[in-house]
Amino acid sequence: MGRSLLTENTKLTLWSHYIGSEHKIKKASKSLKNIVDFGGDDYDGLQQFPSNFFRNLNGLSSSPQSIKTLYFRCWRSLSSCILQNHARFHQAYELGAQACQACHNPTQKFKVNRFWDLKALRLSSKSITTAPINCGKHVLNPIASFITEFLQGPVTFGPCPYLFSSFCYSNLIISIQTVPTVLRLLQPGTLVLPAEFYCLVIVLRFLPPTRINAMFRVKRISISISLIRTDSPRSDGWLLFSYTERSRTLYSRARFKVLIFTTLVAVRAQLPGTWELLVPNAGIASMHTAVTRFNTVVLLDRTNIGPSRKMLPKGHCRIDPTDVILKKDCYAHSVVFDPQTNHIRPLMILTDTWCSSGQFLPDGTLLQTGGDLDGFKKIRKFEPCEPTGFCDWVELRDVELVNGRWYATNQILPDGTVIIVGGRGTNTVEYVPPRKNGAIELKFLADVEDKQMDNLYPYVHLLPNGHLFIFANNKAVMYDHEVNKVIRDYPALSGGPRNYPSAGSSVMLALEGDFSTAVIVICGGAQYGAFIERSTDTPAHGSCGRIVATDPKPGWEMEDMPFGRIMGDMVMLPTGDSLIINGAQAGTQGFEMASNPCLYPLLYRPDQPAGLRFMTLNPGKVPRMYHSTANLLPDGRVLIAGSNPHYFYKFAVELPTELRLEAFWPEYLSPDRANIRPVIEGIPETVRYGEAFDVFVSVSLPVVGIVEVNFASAPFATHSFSQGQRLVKLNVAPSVPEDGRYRIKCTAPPSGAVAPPGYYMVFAVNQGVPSVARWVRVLPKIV
Ligand SMILES: [Cu+2]
Repeated sequence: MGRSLLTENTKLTLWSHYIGSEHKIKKASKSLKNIVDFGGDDYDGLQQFPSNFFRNLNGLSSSPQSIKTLYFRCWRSLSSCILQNHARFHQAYELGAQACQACHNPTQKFKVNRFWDLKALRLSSKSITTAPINCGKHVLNPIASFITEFLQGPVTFGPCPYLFSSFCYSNLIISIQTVPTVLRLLQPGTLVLPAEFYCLVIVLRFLPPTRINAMFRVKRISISISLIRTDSPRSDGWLLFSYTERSRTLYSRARFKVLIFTTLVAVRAQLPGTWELLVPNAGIASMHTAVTRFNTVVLLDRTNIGPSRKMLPKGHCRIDPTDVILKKDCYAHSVVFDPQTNHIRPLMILTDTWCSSGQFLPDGTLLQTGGDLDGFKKIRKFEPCEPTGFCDWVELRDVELVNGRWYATNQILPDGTVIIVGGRGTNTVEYVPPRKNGAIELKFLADVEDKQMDNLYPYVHLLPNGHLFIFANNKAVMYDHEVNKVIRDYPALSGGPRNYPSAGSSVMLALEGDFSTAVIVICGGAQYGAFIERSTDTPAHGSCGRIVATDPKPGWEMEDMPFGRIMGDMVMLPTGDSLIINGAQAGTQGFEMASNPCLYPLLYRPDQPAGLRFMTLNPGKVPRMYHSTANLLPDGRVLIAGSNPHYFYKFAVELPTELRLEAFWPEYLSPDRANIRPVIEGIPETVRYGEAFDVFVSVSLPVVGIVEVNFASAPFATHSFSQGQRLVKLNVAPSVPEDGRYRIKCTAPPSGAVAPPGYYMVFAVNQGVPSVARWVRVLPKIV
């Protein structure tokens, strides 16, 4: 073994997205004499990381032997550095390549030009030691035998120019090959692939053991082989083969051919729905999005992300000595967007809202809670105003959350108070306004916590019986929040975890009739293990589970979507159909954790028989990956915002930070339906529970029968779940013509359990075509 890099003088630099592991390692490192310079798994941005990394590297010995034993956890940073021709790194890289050649054991068919000899660090509470990976027989032979077997011929390893800007990933050893041989996979004449545009990438991945906070231990190795386009900013890496110490999977040649064919030659059919680019630059990538009763939209990112693309108004800066990026931060991290004018106004948020939660209060104020760091226990409010107003965030100083909440879910209750459920390492519930018993343990959340922490951002639905349906991981309970009691355990949903970091999405279908029935649908998600293994190419689930939560003997009815999808958003449309949009077809949630964007929205039509419920819609062009949102707008469009799969803002990459706002126009807005689109001419501004009231609508073409009047809440959309989303279809009488318009007699929702107090977008819906909504306030019950 070469001389260790670890000296007493080496400075420790730790980078980790995962607070838990960071703390643990920091703690462990205090007792160490030998401290290692260390790059984190997520900090791969060009903006902050390299300078620190360089600084620390420069503190190390410059002898070739030392450099070759350096363990680069953050491969992407390294590769960025190489691309920038940083002399020192270039040198290190070459040395690494040479070092590898020395231990490489070729069968004469192979010539390795670029190969890293990486040594994995093993970290324990007492010592750091290096655990060399033998890059001779152990690593290369499986690849060699596989490739010769699979490609039916010898191959040559060589550099892949695109590799370093696209496919590099933490925790990898990568070897590469230009691919004339790959073309043999295709039947002559089937498809012409210019060899110079393709590159075979062989990835060796050190699979961490099961605990995230011990992910720096090396136990297993997986090998995957992908074909990468080298001429495109998107690296569609098609997995050909994967190998681990325990399992071996071989995709058939036929399947590979189909993959290439469908990807390259896919013909875009005229599918329902259209897309509209609203603004090219919203200034921030929206992680959390909510529509206010003034028809404006609050977009919110996290604060410690460095420069956004929107400055705060002159003279406004956030001073935060603890912010590691900008101690004086004059950039906006929240904005308010007006979909009528597409105008954007910066808002001032002070504490960190990263992976926080929110909910509208009965008076229309947006309550926003928790986050990371200084935002962990914060309660914030945004009292919305006219689009021309200057309303802004207010951070409460006199009250804070009992428990810090990161990745929690908020739900407004029948009495207008808000319950906050769970969070990372916080298996409790609490309320805003605070209740005297503070935070209350909810054992269910602890019970479903797994090694990936798949109990985060639980799916919480307020059932019309007043209890909560809480789904986390793959299980659900009916929870009586008034007495803190689980009153029903639902059967487990098959197919693995569905919440963060494995998130699919979930909706409660429209409440209607006598409001005694509630149906919950959960669609998509990551395969278990993808998060632990940081596997960007593990295919996502395509299954949906549907359960009648109010049924005495409930069971999951399973359906398959046309696409696997992770990080989709389910949006309840005014019609009662659900739009499934955004997300990816492989990987998991987290930074740099997913691939293969799913550009095709789906319409889930709950009233159709099973098997006919999914309709594939017109695909978008903008990948919307981690930290993207979808919200119903009052005019029936769906606002699509965000996507930032990177730790910082990063634009010149395959799946960039996305500042564009788009609207998806469901088919009901197509021009050929304009003459059946109702217009609400008259509606009360407020209604009380169970109250009878009239709505007046006009429609170009004659109306027969029922025009629905549907109340849609304005949810807080974040991390693939819209907190507080619900659609309530009122009981209405058939519309009656009256003075050139129609009178619809309605009965307001019967209770706060059906429709918690607050402002709703009320849509008249004629033959599946919704009006522009009017905001109606459902008044709290008078006590
Ligand atoms: Cu997040």
